[in-house]
Amino acid sequence: MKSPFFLKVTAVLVILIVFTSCQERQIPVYDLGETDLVQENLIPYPLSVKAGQGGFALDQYTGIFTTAEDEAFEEVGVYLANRINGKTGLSLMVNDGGTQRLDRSIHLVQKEDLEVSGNEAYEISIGRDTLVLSARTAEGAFRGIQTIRQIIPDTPIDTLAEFPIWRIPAGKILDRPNFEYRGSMLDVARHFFSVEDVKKYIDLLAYYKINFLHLHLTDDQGWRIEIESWPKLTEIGGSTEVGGESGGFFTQEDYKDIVAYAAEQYMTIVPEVDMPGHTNAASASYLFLNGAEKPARLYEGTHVGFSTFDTRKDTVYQFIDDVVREISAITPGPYFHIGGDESHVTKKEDYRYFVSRVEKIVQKYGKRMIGWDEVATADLDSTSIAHFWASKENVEKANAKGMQVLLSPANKTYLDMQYDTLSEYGLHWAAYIPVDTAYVWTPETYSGVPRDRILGIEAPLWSETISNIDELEYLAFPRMIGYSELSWTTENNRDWEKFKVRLANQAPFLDRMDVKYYPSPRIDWAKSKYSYKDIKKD
Ligand code: TNX
Repeated sequence: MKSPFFLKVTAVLVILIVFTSCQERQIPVYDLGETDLVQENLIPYPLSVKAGQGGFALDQYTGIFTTAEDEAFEEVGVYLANRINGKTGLSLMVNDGGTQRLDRSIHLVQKEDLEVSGNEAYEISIGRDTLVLSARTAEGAFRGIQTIRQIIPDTPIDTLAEFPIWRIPAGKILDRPNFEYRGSMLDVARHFFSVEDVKKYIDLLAYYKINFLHLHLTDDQGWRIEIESWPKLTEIGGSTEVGGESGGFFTQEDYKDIVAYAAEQYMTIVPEVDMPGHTNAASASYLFLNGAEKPARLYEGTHVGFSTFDTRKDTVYQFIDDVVREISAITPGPYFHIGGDESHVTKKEDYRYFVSRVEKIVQKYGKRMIGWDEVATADLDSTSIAHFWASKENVEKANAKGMQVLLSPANKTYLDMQYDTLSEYGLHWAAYIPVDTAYVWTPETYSGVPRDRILGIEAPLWSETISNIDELEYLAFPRMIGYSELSWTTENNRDWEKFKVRLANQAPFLDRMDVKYYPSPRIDWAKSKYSYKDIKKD
């Protein structure tokens, strides 16, 4: 650990003078004192971190340069400049060599030949004069700049210079993800969340290298996505939500806006239309869809398992074809989630017939089907994915069919589970999940499925008990930060005692982003604006 003396280091100005051949100008070099890149508060922790001597002085005379042939790298450079501006107030130029004084540079370089494999891999070398981020793809560069954002200190160091300097520790980072799918789910059906809310959540997730956001778009209490060929779905089915509030829905333009916003941060949207159960809002809009005994009427409660589509009517599949076609057309990502959970009033045989038939529709529109683990009871293709939430038995069935598995075990990853008995929001049917329980488990072995069959991890946020962004943030943070590390970082680099310290130091970022996170008393929060002493028990 660094001593307070070094944290408060006063840099001694200009101990070395460097002449650059072209400019014939003296470039000031600062003694930035001792640094240790290994101890930085990086989440998710990278594959390998080695400390170097001293550091890189980020200041107003730093420029950002990106591989010229690749526009996407330039966009990543501009994103970095904007985020540095948000954190430090500095306005760094991107790819502007000639017009102003430049002392140091940050380079984003496209390079095939890296020490680590994979599309999202990146390497960072931080020296006194240059900070070089190399990646095979702009996506890798985007993951890497999140690391750069995290190692820029919150405040400038004390120097004799007449302008502020942020000290970035020298060293080398090699990194790549452990799992290719690192996700969260937001239930916009039980309570609706606005485009702005979803965008804020995307911003926060991207900082922690999350690359998938699954939107649970339909359920008994609401249908939240415009389908042009079936307008009553949103006119009627979108008008309610849990507790009798006013509901809402995304127009297709809204949805495209979310998809594009996510794509700018290299995040893929996974749309879910839950069926054949959880379909009361659809059946209340178009009565012929209903296969349940009671006529469907708009519903604002929180019971599950009472609704079903009529699985033996061809018109129902024509309807589903339209819905999958319209949503797939505005979804560039590879996946379509068909739900398939808790269809308690669908006969088992009808359920299996339904899921197999819908799988074919999803494939017809070029997508890979994901379904909650019950779908593995049907006859399915090995390209479809089982989403483990409750049943290891179903997951074994999926494995036997050669399917991949996405991990969201409810007792470990459900963001709507309460932290403890005093938690303000959330449920506890699966478990209480304090921050350490959320982090301390091994996804690699938890489901019993071989490692190479595990697509990744997703933390779902069901919204029966939350209705606004503050409440969303209370349940998602800080736990979501732990899921980021569980899905990105290799097992040998995960350690609760070390993670806990790095997590405590996320408070300034969360405060700056105005995140109303739950200040768990298990964490010794750094400069948190919340008084965790007020919380009596965890
Ligand atoms: C179970 S998880 C559900 C959801 C609820 C959630 C509440 C799953 C596939 N189904 O319908 O919202 O529990 O925790």
